[in-house]
Amino acid sequence: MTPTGRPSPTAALEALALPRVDHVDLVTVRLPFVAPFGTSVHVWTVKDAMLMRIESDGVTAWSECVSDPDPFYAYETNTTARHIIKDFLLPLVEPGMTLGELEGRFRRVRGHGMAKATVENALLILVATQRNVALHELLGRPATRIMSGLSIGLQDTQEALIEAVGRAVAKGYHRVKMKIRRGQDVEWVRAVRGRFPDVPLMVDANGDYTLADADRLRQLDEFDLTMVEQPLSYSDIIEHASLQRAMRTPICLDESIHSLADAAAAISIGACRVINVKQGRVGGLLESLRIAHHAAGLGVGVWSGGMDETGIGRAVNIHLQTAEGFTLPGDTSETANYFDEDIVDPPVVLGADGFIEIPKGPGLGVRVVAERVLRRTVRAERLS
Ligand code: OSB
Ligand code: MG
Repeated sequence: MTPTGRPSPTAALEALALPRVDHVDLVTVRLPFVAPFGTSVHVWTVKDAMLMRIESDGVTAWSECVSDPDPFYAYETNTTARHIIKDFLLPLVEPGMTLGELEGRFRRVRGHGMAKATVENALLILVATQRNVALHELLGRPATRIMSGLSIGLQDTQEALIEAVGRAVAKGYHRVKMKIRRGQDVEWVRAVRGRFPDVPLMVDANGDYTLADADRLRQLDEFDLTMVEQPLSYSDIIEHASLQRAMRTPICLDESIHSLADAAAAISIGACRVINVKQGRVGGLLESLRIAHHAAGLGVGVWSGGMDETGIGRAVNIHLQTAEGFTLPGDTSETANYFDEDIVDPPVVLGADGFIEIPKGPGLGVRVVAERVLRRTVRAERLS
């Protein structure tokens, strides 16, 4: 039973029996970004993505750990995730056990959701591939078209920001998110709003403000934003409830939410009206389904965030968004927004109406191109 008293959306998945895993590899690839991605906490110029490759009876599945090399978005890094996966999570995986039992064992490891998600996603993608079904089918969800959304990093000038928003609007993105920080907020939003009065627009502060900035944040209310994402600290829930009472614009929590329990607590005290579900941050697809289902039962919208993933993580996020509760456009953008060349085919592209098709085929539906992975590999290690 769920906190809202409705049947669990994950019961069938928890009962899945896990196959024997013959090999596990961690492969870190480095992909240059087409442009630096700036937030209030850091500017990233490359993507160092740690991928997991698992093999069972000749069938291969890939997952992606959404951590960065640094702890600037979250405390997990590629190095901590490698350590937790290798020394604590993989030793808990036994053939024949159910996914629910594995989750139970993983719970003893506190936190480290990105590491857990890497293992859980790899197993789910493996099972889907073995059964010759798409990941969304394994999740029990029908194929739908996915809404698109672009996250625009901090820009050097308002002109550059307006140009970036203009390109997103021309492409047909369903909503645009712009990063803000202290000293680069109200005036920048006003400039964008002045030029694009009707675009569905939101802002993301990545935790740059405190309650002392409440008057400043309240000024955002005049721009008809769909939401303000994570205005206060990455570790706060309580003060967001005070801020939400003081402003009209819905608050969306990102960094603060690591589990269904966090999401339920945040909603119950009015700390947010929207939740950004990043499957990596909350420990995987099952916990994401639980959060989305719980929020939907309370009329709270959720959407899938992104961690500027390669095509592997991007495909996971796309399949996830077929689930109940994902009613809002997420940070799901075209591959070309981040990379000239990704390691998978086909790349994500927007259709004429701004929607994204689910890649067709078993598992993720995308093909990992071995030659590109090899060319981009900066570190590789066989764990078993
Ligand atoms: O706060 O949502 C965020 C990227 C890296 C780390 C944190 C965030 C982001 C994004 C971009 O906003 C999401 C994406 O396009 O994948
Ligand atoms: Mg965010």
